[in-house]
Amino acid sequence: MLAVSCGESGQKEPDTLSVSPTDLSFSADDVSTKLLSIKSNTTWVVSASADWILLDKTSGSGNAPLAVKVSSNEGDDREGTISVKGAQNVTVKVTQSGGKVSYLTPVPVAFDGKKRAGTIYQLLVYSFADSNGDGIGDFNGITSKLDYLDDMGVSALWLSPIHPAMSYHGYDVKDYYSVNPEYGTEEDFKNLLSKAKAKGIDIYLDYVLNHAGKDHPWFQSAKASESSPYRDYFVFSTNPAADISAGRLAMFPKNGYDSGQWFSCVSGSASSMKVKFTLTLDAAGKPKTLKIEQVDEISNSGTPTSGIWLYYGDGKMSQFYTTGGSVCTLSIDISSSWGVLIRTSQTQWDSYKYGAPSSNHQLEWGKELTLSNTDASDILLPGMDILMYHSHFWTDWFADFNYGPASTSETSPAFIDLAASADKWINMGVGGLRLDAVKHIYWDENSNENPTFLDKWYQRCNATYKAAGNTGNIYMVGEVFSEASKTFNYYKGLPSVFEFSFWWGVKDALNNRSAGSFVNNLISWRSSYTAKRADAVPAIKLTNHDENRAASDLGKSEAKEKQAAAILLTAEGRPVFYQGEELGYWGVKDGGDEYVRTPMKWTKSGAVASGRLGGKVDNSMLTSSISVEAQNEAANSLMNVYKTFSKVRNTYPALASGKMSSANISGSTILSWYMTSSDGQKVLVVHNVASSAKTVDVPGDISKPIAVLGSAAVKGGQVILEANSSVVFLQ
Ligand SMILES: [Ca+2]
Ligand SMILES: [Ca+2]
Repeated sequence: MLAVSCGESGQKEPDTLSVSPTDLSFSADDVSTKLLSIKSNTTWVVSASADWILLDKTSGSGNAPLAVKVSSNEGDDREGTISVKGAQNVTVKVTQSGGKVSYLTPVPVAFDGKKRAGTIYQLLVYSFADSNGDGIGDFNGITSKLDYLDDMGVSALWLSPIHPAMSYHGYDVKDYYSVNPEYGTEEDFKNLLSKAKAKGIDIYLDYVLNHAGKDHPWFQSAKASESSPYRDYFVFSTNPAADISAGRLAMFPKNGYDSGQWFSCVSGSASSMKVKFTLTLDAAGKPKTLKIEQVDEISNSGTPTSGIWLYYGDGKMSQFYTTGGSVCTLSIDISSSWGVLIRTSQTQWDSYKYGAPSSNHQLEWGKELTLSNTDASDILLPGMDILMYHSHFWTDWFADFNYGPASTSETSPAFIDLAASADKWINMGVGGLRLDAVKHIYWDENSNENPTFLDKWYQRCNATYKAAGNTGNIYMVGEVFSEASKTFNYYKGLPSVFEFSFWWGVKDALNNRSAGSFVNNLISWRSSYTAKRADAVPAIKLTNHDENRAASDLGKSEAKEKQAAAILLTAEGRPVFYQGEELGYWGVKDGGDEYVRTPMKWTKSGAVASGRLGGKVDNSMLTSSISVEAQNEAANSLMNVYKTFSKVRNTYPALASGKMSSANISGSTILSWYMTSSDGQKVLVVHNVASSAKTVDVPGDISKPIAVLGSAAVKGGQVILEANSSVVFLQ
């Protein structure tokens, strides 16, 4: 109790202020409200020294009650202060009584520098790091960031396709034997390989075995001529529906015809052919029929027509000649890969175009073709055919490879050539491959054909790898974009397959704040994989370049993003980080895939490698605070959670390569499991996905915490985890 009087006689009435009582006591978990009485003849302000002291107001005037509560806590002894500021401060103590809570500080053993976890970092070469300022990521850029990647604890880099390609993303390859010059030279790539290896980091290439880009010279040659050495590299048919239902196409089951997966192309080409076209006009002077004849010499007579051209591609147009009447002629040395059209405008199409009435009409020597002006298709020249080619992804942009029957696929020319290209990179030092779209190589994704093919591919590449002097096996992981149960069979062919269901489970647990069946699912999937092959290791991940970003799916909650990282880095399997995930990048595919492929922001204010993304970059995200530089400085940043948990995973074999088993800890928001290494080291992992603190009974040893996310404590043999907090105990 304090009354203040500090004025002198004759001056204004002095301010007075008092507060009582001066001690408030709460017991543990006390939800009551206690009142302080403030007496004053003026205004006053009040504040608390800790956010667990809850005041009903922070200012007032005159005499008034002040209501005080304390937020729920787990019974810790806490002490704070309420200060009433005015003419003079009055301190009020608030004490609580309860059991002793010990907050856990993780004490992992010192990291010995040996990366045991095999963590993979997925990076997009074009948007990771640009070394020469042209805005396009490149090999030397990656080399310059190896310290960063080493610091993230990664053992391997999965590079987006490095080959020359039709699109920025590289999944429409034009040459499997060379590197995209935008990314640097082959020497630059070799330099990356050796500098990475010196840091214990392998390089894995993204290999596209399902299809080539349609501009690949193999496909251009294959479709042009039946005698092309590449003809058998691709799947062609003049009548795919009939061929498939009759079982004549080896890569398809009899019910495997999908009309949307077949595209027409012209087979054969006219190159340097001396011909004379004769065009007749109707009464209105419009093109009516077209005839072609072979000639020995090019000779045109008469005068150019007023606006009738032969069009034969790439802007090539030649005007017809006339001597009057309804007949025009044009002699020409023609080469065309697709045929011809008649045009009555040099700039406009639509009604100014005359062609064949349907897509497979071919000119025959000396015979007139009646032209169509409504559905004008390309007019094939003699020797040309319309063929259909297969592209599983429902776009004419790709052409699917033909490997023949799966049982003999290793003898197919496409397999032999692609394997030879892979040999080149493996012999150069590449340590693994990520195989794109493996469930679509053979049409039936549920049959044994793809696993059979993949086993042959893996054995072949592994033989090359061993012959090059490497110990152990080459790493190979397949993309089977399906729920886990659909991936089991692919372990017959490959030692690793991406586990998309892992992320879907993490996302559901965090967003629903429910443990659900996540842990039991993981444990049962593990036994399904190892039933297919003993060395099966799923590649576990959050999101990749084909999915909405993890942060977007988690409502941009940093607490959830951190816990997703902690779950990833404490679960069984081989973790994969995706470029930018460690910085909390968000982005969805709706506006274009580019929005989930955003460049790394290395410094607070420096440029990013956005040159190949066509402006589809969310600059509102790429602020200085999301940069690597800023997150390095912030001890509590998402990036530092990745680094901390990655280091612990690399330190402890139980986390790095252990097997998961149930810990049977009850609690609807608790994800928990044991991880046990082959030499018997064991850890207990506990995650609380709730939005509030939870107290759990833990069966094992809780005296040796080696990793903590958020806030974890022990009290009386129980573990208290705050919202989105996690702990790992060494057993
Ligand atoms: Ca560059
Ligand atoms: Ca295919």
